Amino acid sequence: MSKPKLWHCNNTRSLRPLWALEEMELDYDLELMPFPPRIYQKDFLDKNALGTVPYFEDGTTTMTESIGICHYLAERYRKTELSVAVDHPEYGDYLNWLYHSDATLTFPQTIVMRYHNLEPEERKLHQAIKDYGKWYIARLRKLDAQLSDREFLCDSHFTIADISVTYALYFGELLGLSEYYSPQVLNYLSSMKQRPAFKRAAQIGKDLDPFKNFPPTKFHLFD
Ligand SMILES: N[C@@H](CCC(=O)N[C@@H](CS)C(=O)NCC(=O)O)C(=O)O
Repeated sequence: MSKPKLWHCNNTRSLRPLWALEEMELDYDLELMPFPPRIYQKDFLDKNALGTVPYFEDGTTTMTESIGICHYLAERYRKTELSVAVDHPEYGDYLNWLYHSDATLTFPQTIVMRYHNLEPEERKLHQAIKDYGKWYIARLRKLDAQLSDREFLCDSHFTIADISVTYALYFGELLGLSEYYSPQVLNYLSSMKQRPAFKRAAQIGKDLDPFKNFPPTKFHLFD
């Protein structure tokens, strides 16, 4: 039987499924690429026409969504209990955090990254950086409340909801936005980053870290 295979770029959203694979101690194959592969590894477009990471294959299954892949791994392999049971009272909450982490949290971050880090000087949009940076920080309000009395997001144990949301917080930290995090969000991020599986996953492909080209930023979001 073939192993699941993940295409990954260091510190991008493919860290989510890589971290899940490491938590589950699954046997997997990995293809490491420079970022963005659409420019530096053009043959990747034959696999994934979007050019985005993650890309994932398992037998005849192919996937391109980081949280979808985590969900698939948790349900398909069940090596460790990384999900919440359908009949558990917090099942809806668990699904909500999974979707929330990309649809609500990383969406504004992507705009900050584009107009702050990726575009050339003459195309940088300072108003967009400020507005979407503030929007992201305001959207952490729900997480602040959830973490006021919890170590993990759902069902009192570590799940892929923690992986999904932690990646959004980690991405914000890489961008330089974590100075605006509340103490409970900072504590949560720090404790998730201490997990051995996170440390192993974050280290893989470190020499290709796309963020090493971006100088540390001091944002002035609030006047
Ligand atoms: N919703 C997708 C987004 C995938 C995505 O946009 N990945 C980024 C890296 S975090 C990417 O590959 N960007 C490169 C590009 O757009 O060329 C997911 O969560 O996997």
